[in-house]
Amino acid sequence: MICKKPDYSLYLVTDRGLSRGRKTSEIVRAAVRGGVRCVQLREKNCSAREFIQEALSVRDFLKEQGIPLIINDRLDIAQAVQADGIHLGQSDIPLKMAKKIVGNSMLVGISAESLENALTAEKDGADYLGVGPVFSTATKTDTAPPLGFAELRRIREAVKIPLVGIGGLNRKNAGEAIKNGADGIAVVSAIVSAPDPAAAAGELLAAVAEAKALQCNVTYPHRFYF
Ligand code: TZP
Ligand code: MG
Repeated sequence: MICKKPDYSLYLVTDRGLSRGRKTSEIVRAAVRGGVRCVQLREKNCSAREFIQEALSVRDFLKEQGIPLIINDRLDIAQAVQADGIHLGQSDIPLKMAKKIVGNSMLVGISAESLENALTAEKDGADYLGVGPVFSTATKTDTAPPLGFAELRRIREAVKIPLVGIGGLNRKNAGEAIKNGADGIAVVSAIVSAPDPAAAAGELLAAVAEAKALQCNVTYPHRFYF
């Protein structure tokens, strides 16, 4: 049974194309050493076989470290590698169908690009939300318009499930994302493209932790803090 209360404070989303020729397993190991608490493998341009190989190259390591492994888009691959979760977008398998298939055996996360998406996902049983893009980002250009921190806050106030902000987040704005209600930040380029992914993860986690410590749990008492 998967831990249903993962620590989302620093959530890595991988991207082989942005990893400067380094292997995903190398990036993931370094990022976890630096403080990443959750890993989503996101592969848009490889075969199912390659995606599975990639997942297997980090699965046991992540299990040892107690870090959830989440697979983007592909429920079949998530099941094949016994991942801890699946992350779905608004054009992927509908959440209700995914829940019917996986039951409580896996976390199901949803990308929410609007308040409406977030409310529907919560109603349909999502375990967490990836809310974004908070800011526009070269990493993913086929997105809805950026939400900004004000909309992130509005979404936070409307749903109770954990949410991570995603899109254009880095060590400079990570703290503001937390202060505006995110339980954590999800990043691609700030870690995978960094010259030293472990150091980058450490800086991001420090920014998140500092914002959480300042905020304490007065504003959002249902949230969990480390
Ligand atoms: N979904 C919304 S924005 C985004 C995804 C996968 C990409 C975020 O990438 P970066 O490099 O952290 O801005
Ligand atoms: Mg998707």
